[in-house]
Amino acid sequence: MENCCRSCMPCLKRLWDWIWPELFYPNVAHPAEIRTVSGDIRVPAPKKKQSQLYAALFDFVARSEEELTVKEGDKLSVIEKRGDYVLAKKLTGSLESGLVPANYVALVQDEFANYKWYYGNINRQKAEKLLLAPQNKTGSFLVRISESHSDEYTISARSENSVFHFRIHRSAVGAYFVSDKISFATLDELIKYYQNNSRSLGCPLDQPCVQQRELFDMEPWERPREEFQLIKKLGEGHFGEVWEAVWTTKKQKVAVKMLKQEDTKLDEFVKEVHALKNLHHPKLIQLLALCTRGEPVYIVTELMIKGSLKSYLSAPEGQVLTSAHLIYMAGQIAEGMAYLEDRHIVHRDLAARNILVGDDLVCKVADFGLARIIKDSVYTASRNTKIPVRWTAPEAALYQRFSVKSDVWSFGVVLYEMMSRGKMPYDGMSRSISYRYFSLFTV
Ligand code: ACK
Repeated sequence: MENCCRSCMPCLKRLWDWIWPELFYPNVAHPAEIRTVSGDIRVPAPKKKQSQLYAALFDFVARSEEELTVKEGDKLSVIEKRGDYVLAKKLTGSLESGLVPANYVALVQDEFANYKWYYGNINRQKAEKLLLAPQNKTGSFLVRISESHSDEYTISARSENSVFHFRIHRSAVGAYFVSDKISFATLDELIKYYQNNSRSLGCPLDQPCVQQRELFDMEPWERPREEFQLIKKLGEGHFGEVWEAVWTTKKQKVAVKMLKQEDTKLDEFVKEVHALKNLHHPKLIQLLALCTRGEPVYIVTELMIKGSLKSYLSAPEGQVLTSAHLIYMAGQIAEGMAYLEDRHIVHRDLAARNILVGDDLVCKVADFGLARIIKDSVYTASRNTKIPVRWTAPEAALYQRFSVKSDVWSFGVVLYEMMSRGKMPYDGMSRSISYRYFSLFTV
């Protein structure tokens, strides 16, 4: 933990993982059902952390119900080894599980997953396709697991309209090297070295390959509103009503946010949609479609069956959550916020009301109405911006200085809301008293 600054989201999460590894992913048996005066309440046990990520090396077609059909590149978690097979669960799409021959899967060395240049288990052809895409140029590069030696890596780098591949070997003591003249303790060090000494490689390494977001770039967001059949009103949100709906053509349940027909909201709405379009993370609410032609405008997102964390905490099911459950949920919120920080986005309105809860205590950060991209490390809002003062850090509430650090403050207030099972922060204090209280921090 020596390099931890302890004040940004990823560090906070790392620190947390480090302090409470078991609490975070508790292995204590939690009662599946707790009886209360209002009846039986199911409290799902938090899922264990998928500690290692695997990927399918080849297509495999299931021959019996016990087996799992996988496609090359599918991300998997391996639950256990069973002889020549592994019991694996798909981490995307259908999320099914079943047996796959052990030699069909390989560990994705996700120790590098945080590096933008790391593409894991993609083959040479795919690497070339990605690097030759128009958004990349000379010097774009990526690192992938070597096709012939799964414990070694390959650098694929673009120079003009060609892609060159350099094998990264491992020495007997685990050092990384491309040429036996110089080796490195870590892959990161090796990459940094060749970024600064492009001549040694004969090909420049500048910027990591830009991901082709095929699905998100190509799929038009705009859909005809007739495709959405409204089922029931879930409540009133910042912009207007929120409805549970069915996306009839996809046979999928969704949430539809409707825009109140007020011009003042339109500007914020456009910003929220803009923010959502570019964000894809399992712990952030996913935008699915838009109906912007005609009124009311719809923002269609994934449906989170248990509603907001605020209401969930106050409901009987939320009241019986243990600290371990709550810590597990808080960890997911930190993951979503760490992703935002990585993209230089400040949320500015992190609160339990803006976290949505799904099955199995899945939590996702939502409501990007106030979110802003920060160019420097601080975003200064205009003086008349409405501020959720109980959740807002003193420097943001008093001087409109929003930053990752002010989001970390709000995260702390969310922890209070969680641990108090949904209490109002600074309950009993008026808005002006809370302001005065805040000013104590700023002398
Ligand atoms: O607390 P709730 O039940 O959860 O009531 C509010 C209401 O709509 C107004 O924001 C609910 N809500 C908002 N977005 C979603 C969503 N994507 N899935 C399910 N419920 C949602 C929220």
